[in-house]
Amino acid sequence: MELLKKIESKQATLGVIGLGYVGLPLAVEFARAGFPVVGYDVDAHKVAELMAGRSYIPDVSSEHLAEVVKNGKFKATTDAKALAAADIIDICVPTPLRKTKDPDMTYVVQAVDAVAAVLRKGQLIILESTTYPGTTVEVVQPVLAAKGFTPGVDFYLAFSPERVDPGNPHYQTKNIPKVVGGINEDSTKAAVAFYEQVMDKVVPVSSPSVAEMVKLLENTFRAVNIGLVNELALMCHRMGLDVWEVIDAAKTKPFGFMPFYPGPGLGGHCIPIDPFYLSWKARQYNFEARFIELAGSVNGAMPEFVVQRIIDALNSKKKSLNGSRVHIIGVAYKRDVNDLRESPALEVLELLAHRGAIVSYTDPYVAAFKHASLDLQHVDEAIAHKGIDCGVIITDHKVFDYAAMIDRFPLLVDTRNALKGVTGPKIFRL
Ligand code: SAJ
Repeated sequence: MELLKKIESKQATLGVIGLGYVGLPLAVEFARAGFPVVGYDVDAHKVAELMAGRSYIPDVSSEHLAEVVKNGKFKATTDAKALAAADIIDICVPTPLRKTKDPDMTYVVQAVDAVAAVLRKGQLIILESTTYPGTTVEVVQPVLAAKGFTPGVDFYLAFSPERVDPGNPHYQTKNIPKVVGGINEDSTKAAVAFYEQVMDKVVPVSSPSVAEMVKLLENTFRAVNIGLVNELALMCHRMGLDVWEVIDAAKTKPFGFMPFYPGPGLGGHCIPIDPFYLSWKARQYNFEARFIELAGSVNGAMPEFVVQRIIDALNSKKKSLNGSRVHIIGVAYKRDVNDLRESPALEVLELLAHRGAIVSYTDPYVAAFKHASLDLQHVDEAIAHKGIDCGVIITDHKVFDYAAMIDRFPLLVDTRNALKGVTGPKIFRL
């Protein structure tokens, strides 16, 4: 296989479509390994930043990026035709949900059309975007085959789920095992050989659909287990038990248990979304994925429960929510990240504003944001408590001074156990 020789000699040119938190680390890793890499993105600002050696992805250092831009190994462009030079094309575009909770394949289809325009014999095409089982074979393959090439023979095709965990200090591109499934043996062989140039461990599976399902199991596992502990939190609240104490004691079990923690809801661009790609596809097989739907409704109800706890707290001071000043501490979707996507803080803020509360927030990672009727700026932590009736810890960033909060705020609702069990009449927890 000509392509194998090119891969093993690092002569193969890699094309990456989508230079976000998945595509950019991949592109820079392969460029640093010595492969010529063409990165294609529709966002001209992103391309300009990259060509200036400035990384907008925290996990990719500008120093490493500048190095491969300077030595010519990495080139970013908005011109999809540049992909014609690529022997391997890796598609790393977003797969969001529509409002109707149906998969939105717009970006994947646009990327596949760009590949089809430059498809030639001997190329390896890999889809990495998280999607429902069947996408590679049912959506990608036919568009490429329509160019008159025989899939698996004239060109190779595989799926390999992205497992990027933004900000994870221990696991980055090289040391996260890479699952890959090709449409036939040669496709799998080519994809394995490609990833083995950079990744420590590559895990071949028998088809793209298996690889697609692997990713959905991984993230559905999280969504369902988070739903389980959120339901347990509601139960413990009703029974007067401390769910945090229960979980901390349960996690002493050295086998067969993995701690998950209650929270204000499910945020991010993966966990709240990926499982609905699976339940959507299951319905086409007349199968109702009940755990996914149930976890979705339990997790989706958490913002409302948080608002109820805020009402409880204000009530303890004979204050109504309407007209009270409520301050959200941490708005990003999870600790120590700057990403607001699907953050439960947004829904809590909307619910509060809708009920007449005067809302504000502190989050050093988020300078300002607009969302629905909200248009807010970050308030510095040192003065955040001034004139506030109730503080609410939604995202437990490590940088916060929790001890000071306990003194400063007249009331505190803690949705993350950030106050580590400190109790008192002014502290309300999930
Ligand atoms: N959350 C809880 N309780 C938990 C864990 C998470 O409420 O016990 C909430 C978080 O606050 C957040 C949401 O769920 O709002 C998602 O959190 P996450 O820890 O799953 O973080 P993500 O969304 O960054 O998930 C990514 C995923 N990585 C990929 O999809 C490649 C996931 O597979 C990783 O397992 C996860 O990071 C991780 O372990 O950090």
